[in-house]
Amino acid sequence: MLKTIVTFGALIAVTGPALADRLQAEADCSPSDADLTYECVFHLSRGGEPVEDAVFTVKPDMPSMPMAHNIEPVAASFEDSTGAYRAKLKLDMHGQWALRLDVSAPARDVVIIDKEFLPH
Ligand SMILES: [Cu+2]
Repeated sequence: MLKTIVTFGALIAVTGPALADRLQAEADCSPSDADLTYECVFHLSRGGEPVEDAVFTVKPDMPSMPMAHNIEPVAASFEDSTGAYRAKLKLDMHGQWALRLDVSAPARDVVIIDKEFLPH
């Protein structure tokens, strides 16, 4: 019985920090002057700390319409030390999109952000 408890505790110790270190991302998008074009600011953090050295692209897709859209990934540019990055997205239509962040640095990661884009 004692052995079981010890093993369980060790498992938590191994997986706990790894989950806390996952990259977190939020998107704040506002419509630009052009139709279906949005200025998006992404905030990246890890363990509550801003991530300032990220390199990533953003690819919008519509989970509800498989194969319907094929938008080229857009490179995000560093904005400021709050972990903010900026990318301009040109969509095909309004509705519920999934923004796929393909992160290549400082470590490979993928973050999906669900976001609804409405008419101006
Ligand atoms: Cu669509």
